[in-house]
Amino acid sequence: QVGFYPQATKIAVVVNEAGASTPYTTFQLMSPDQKKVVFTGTLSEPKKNQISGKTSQFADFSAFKQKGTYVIVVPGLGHSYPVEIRPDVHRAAAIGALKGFYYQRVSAELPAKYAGKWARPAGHPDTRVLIHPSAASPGRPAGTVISSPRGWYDAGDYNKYIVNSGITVGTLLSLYEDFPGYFKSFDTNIPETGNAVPDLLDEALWNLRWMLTMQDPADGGVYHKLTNPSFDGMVMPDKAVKDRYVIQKSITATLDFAAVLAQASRVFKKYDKALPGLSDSCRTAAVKAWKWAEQNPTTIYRQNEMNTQFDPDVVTGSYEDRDASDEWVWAALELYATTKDDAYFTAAKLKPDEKLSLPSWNQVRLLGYYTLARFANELTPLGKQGNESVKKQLVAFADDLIQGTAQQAYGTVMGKSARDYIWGSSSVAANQGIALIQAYNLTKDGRYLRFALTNIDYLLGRNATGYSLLTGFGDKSVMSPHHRPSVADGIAEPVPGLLSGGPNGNAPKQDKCPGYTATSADEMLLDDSCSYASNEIAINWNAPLVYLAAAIEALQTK
Ligand code: 9MR
Repeated sequence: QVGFYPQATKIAVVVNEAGASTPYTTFQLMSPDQKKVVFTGTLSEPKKNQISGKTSQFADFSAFKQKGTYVIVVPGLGHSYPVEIRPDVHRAAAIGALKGFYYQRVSAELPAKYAGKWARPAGHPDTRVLIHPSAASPGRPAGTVISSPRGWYDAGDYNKYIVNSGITVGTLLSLYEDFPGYFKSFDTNIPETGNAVPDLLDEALWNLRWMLTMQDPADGGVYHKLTNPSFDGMVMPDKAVKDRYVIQKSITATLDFAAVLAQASRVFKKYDKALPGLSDSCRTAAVKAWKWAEQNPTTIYRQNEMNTQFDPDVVTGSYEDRDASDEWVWAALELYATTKDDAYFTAAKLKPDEKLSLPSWNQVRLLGYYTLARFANELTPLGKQGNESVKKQLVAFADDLIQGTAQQAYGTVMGKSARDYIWGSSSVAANQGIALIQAYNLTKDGRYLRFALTNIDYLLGRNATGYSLLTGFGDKSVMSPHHRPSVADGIAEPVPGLLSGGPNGNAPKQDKCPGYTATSADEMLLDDSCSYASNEIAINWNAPLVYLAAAIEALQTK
């Protein structure tokens, strides 16, 4: 729905409802007033959608490369939304998705100058946060007050979770490390715009500064989250004033913290003048967190067990993950890339035959692999040797992802299996795109880029729901995400630049929001704010979209 690059693949999809008899045959690209035909094409043979059973046909107008706005007309069926063809066509969406993080800022007033009609007072100063009994230590007994301001609201709720912040900030910092030049002029109109630091990093800093406050200075352990005991109602941030606590230190939070702070130390080294001491503080914090992890390897976060021991009960997002092996790898590799200390590389215990999985909040191994591959030329001999198999694994992983895409009903890498449609499936699509960009960076093979582009197309409308999943972008984008400010602000349009979690086969069971009509997983999205399992927004879904959209923009002529 947002558009196409002149030189790239351009596909629209015509869906035939199950059982429809004759497929359509031709299509035309016309001026928006439908008076002038600029291109005529033949629709593809019908393809069977393995998930819904429907069939679809492609209108492929890649051969048409002229800038402009058009509509696609299928005689006997109708016409599309206006279609734009031009360079830089995803730039506004990339900037908008990064700006989405500004709207999620905790402890900040958003004045109209930056936030337009979504201006709002500051919420959650978080300068009087209580140590929950589960987080008590000799230096900080239960009830101690600490200050832990800033950060981003995690999602549609108002809590702050280290695990989810970890992959989010890591993804944004990796975007910067992969394409540093691109961010010299990538402004999001935030209070920091124009300072010595790119807006991408200024935004990441808003959350990093919060993360730093989540480490117990006495022992280096990191609290799992900062939260109210239970979720707030659907009110504006400044109206949500319940007591907030930091909860139990955990191994996953502490290792994710170590990874991100090690990476931040590297990234901010070159901004030592503008941000004196920051890089060093990040490095010290990361090393300290790693040491805590070594001493407390079994401190898994288990919310229910925690609640049986301590009051008050905590029922907000748990980000529970019983397997920290991938967090160890990520932290070790980031610490290694920053310090070049072989001991960290060895601690990662890389296995050349390890089966890889797509990054998500509970699966972060690949983030470490991406970093190793990125710095291939700057590693120690030990790291260089290990990196050889990592590179092969990453390319093989990308090759697996693109298998069968051409046969897929929407021609996207996303959605070849119903298993892609989980809670937050949009982040599956975006992270697949990142894995493909990584393979492109390693091989310079343009095929990977073309496949990555199919998933941007997916997120912005070429999918079975018919929605663009990014608020404010596209002709029909989600209007009622599960997002407290968007519900409570009295403004018709949702806060822009936020990515809906997207279709989720299990959503009706999970959120029990009434009104689902879809029968297949790829369509299981309900544009209703009560559908938190299909239509919530979250920072760990936005970040890979920012990555994918900005990377595709940076590489659009390749
Ligand atoms: O993204 C999380 C998803 O993978 C889980 O299945 C789901 C249920 O545990 O929780 C999601 O994370 C939510 C978090 O717990 C609280 N803030 C909103 C998050 C997005 O829905």
